[in-house]
Formats: sequence, C-alpha cells, structure tokens
Amino acid sequence: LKKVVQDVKTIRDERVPWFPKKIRDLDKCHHLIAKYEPDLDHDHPVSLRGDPLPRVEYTAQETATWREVYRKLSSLYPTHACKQYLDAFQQLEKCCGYQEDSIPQLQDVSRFLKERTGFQLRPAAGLLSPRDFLASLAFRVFQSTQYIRHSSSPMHSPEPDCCHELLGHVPMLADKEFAQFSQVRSLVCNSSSNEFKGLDLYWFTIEFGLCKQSGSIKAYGAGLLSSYGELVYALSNKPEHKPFDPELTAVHPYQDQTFQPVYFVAENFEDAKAKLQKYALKIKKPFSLHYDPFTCSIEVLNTP
Ligand code: NLE
Ligand code: FE2
Repeated sequence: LKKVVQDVKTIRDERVPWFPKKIRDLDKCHHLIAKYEPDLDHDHPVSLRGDPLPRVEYTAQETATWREVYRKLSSLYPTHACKQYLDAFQQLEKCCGYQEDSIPQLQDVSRFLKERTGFQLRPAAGLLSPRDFLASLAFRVFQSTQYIRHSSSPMHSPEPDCCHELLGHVPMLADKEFAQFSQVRSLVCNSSSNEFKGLDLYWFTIEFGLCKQSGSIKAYGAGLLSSYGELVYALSNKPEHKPFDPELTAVHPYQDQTFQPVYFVAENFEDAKAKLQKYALKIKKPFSLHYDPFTCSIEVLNTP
C-alpha cells in the first residue's frame, strides 16, 4: 500500500528542488528568465485566490497586430496544424470569440478552457523559468502573458506574448488528451531532480513539436503555431527533421532567439506519450506524486 507522506522534508533526497503542493503555492512560481515588461512589478504577482483575470483594453495598433497575425496564421493552419489543434480552433471561433477584429480576453478563454479540460489561465509577467511554468501545469493552471508583441515583428517573436498563448497554447490545452498529458508530465518533472532533462524536453514538444498525421508532418508545438515565419520554415525542407526520441531530444541544445535548426517528429501522440512514459520510468525519483482534484493539491506518495 502506498503511504501518504505528509511532509516532504521527511524525504531525504535533497536533489529534488522545492515544488508547489497547493494551488496557492503558485504565487511563488513566477520566476522570469528575462524581464520583458519593465512596468510590471514581479514581486507582487497577481494572486489566484478568486481574483478574476484583468480585462485589458488593447489599443487600435495592438488590435491591428493581432489582426495581421491571426489572418496569416489561420490561412496556414488547415495545411500545417495537427488535427487536434484544428478541432479546438474551430470551437474557439464558434464559442469563445476568436476572430481577427479583437484580441480574446484571458478571462473568457480561461472560462472556456475550464469547461473543456479543467485548465485555467493565470497572468504571467513574461517568459517563466521552465520549472515554474511546468510546475503549474500539475494544477491544470497555465501561466499566460497578456501583452502583445511589437508591431514591427508580427510573424515571429522570441518571447511569449498573447498571440503565442492564445494561438499557440490555448487550442492544444482545449484537447482532453493533451491536457491530461501536460498534467502528468508536470507531476513527473516536479518529482525529479534538477538534472532531469525533462525540463528541456518541453521545448521540443510543447513549444516546437511536430507529428505525423495521415502521411504528412504537422505542427502541434505552440511556438510554431503562433509564428507564421517559423511555421512555414519548420514544415519546409530547410530544417532537419529527426524522429522523436526522449533520450536524444532531451539532450539536444535549443535555440531561443531564432528558428530551430532541428525539429523532432513524433509518429503520433500515442507513440510520443508511450515513449515519454517509458523514459519517465527510468528517471530516479525518490517519491511519486498524485494530484487530488478535490483539494487541488499534490500528495507525495512513497514509491512502492
Ligand atoms: N516564436 C513564437 C512566436 O513567434 O509566437 C514565440 C515562442 C515563445 C517561446
Ligand atoms: Fe510557450
């Protein structure tokens, strides 16, 4: 029988860094990799405790940037995006106000996701550390920026912005299987040591992942689905396509300023999930984690 360990401190393996165990602990998961919004005070993150996500009034210029991004990308999706994405995108257009003339409000999108997959959005001030970003997925919380990229570079941005979150991540989070997959992966990452490369793996899957579907290659990574320039490039014959293999993918260096020279192609979602599960079993974990949806908290279990 598995025994619930009340206090993680009783576990002697020091290599596992702190991770959030209650949803309110996410107030501490806001470490930025770089500072992109100098106006925001990072020491006072917006709290999750019942606060509604702020509604933002975007300027005409910001809306014009969104329009351009939306138009160009949605013309590409039918041929470049995976099926799960296309299904969700259609739902978002039908039920969540996705359209080129206005930037969807995080509040509305969060409500939509909550009903579909239990995911909710939480405001983030910029590009978070992978550990903080991944840790929040265990609670089906997605940390999202709310400002928009500069109008001078609508087709690619090295940093996340609301185009990236709304067009890249949100549709995939509306897919039940992908939502489940993201949460399970987060639990594995939380229970592992800092050296665990799963934290890097997210870059080549969640952000830049490709997969095969009915004989051709499609994108499911959010970083591709929100960048017209890179989406076209990723599916052309310019970059290298390698088969997705967690062992190799996890140690592959990634490029965070411009297009990736290499992408990893999964046979399909099932296969990627199976490979990741196999890989996760090999990682040394001093305990395993269980998410309790009633209390929205993580329980630490002794590994049998
Ligand atoms: N390259 C993406 C875009 O242009 O939307 C953003 C990637 C954020 C990690
Ligand atoms: Fe992202």
